[in-house]
Amino acid sequence: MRAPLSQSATRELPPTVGDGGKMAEVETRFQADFDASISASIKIEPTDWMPEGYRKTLIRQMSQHAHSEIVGQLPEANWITRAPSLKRKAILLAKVQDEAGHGLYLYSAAETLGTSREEMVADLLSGKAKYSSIFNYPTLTWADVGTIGWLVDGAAIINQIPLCRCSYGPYARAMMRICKEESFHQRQGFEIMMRLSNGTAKQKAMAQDALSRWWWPSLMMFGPPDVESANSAQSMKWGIKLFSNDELRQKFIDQTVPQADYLGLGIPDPELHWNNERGHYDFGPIDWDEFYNVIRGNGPCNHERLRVRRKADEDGAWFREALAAHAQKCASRDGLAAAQGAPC
Ligand code: FAQ
Repeated sequence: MRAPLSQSATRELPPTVGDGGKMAEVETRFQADFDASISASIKIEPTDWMPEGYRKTLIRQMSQHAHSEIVGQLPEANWITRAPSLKRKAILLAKVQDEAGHGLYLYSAAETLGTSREEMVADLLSGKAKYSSIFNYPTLTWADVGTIGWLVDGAAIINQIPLCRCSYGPYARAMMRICKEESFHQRQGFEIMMRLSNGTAKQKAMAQDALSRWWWPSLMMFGPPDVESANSAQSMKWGIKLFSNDELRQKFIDQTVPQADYLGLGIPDPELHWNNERGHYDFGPIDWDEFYNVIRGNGPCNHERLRVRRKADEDGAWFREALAAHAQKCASRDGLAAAQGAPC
């Protein structure tokens, strides 16, 4: 069997003109090995050779995913100081902290592809990089916190479970841990909704109002319809995406409608009905103009979300500088100690 080729191997062969086609031959061999790994579901690891498009697609998707986790803290964080009890406050605080952790795992996983956290964050703050459309909607009542856990984390799980089996090792491994935590998030959201739906008429109305506002944006989380999805076909060939946007959206609807029934809440879609022949729910048209408007930066909270992230970045600058100065001091101290033969 042919030994696996690593990126460092490419460096041994400079692409000189007149190398007798050697470089092209090596590239072809690298590509063939990469394709064979993808077909055999063997994970691609950071030191493996990979096509430039694969690397760029992963950086795009993983960094946007990381940004979504970070910006995604904001709508729920808005309710930490107003949670209805100490228990709810502690749970919400833990959930929001989990989202920060997810962002950090994903930034670290993306860094294995040769980008840096600084570059990724700069792209978020400049508005160049996207983050999930869903986090540009406001959280108006406590029921929104329940609805985010139930629907948004629920949609995130459906989208992310297949990512645990995606072709890039560091992404797949990060997703396994993330999905375990998302599962707890989804349950806590559904539990809030159960309490509200079985509470007073006012509480139930609040739960219904939240579901009515978040339903359609939750369906948009899965991305544009397959026919308009620019990246899906190639991402599926590369094993980055295992299911299409429409397939995952349908799965989410099929799973969530019975849950809404259980809560005694109505989905705000008059065309929603079970289709026996298809074995799925049929649903009404999604307002894709709204989706594109939000991802272009014009949703209800886009400006506010970026304003808060930019301020956090500015406020934290002194701390990052202090950490870097401390690390530098330690390194020079250790270097001096090592030079003098002392243990570090
Ligand atoms: N929002 O060609 P496709 C969470 C963009 S985490 C904004 O179909 P692709 C946890 C897309 O980037 C939620 N932009 O793209 C949590 C592309 O633009 P580009 C985030 C969107 O990548 C819960 C263009 O449209 N999850 O919720 C959206 O193949 C509670 C064309 O689209 C992930 O990121 C959108 N919804 O498929 C946290 C999961 N959809 O980049 C806190 C990983 C599409 O070419 C609280 N990502 N676009 O300029 C994915 O699975 C994929 O990237 C998709 C999009 C499915 C999101």
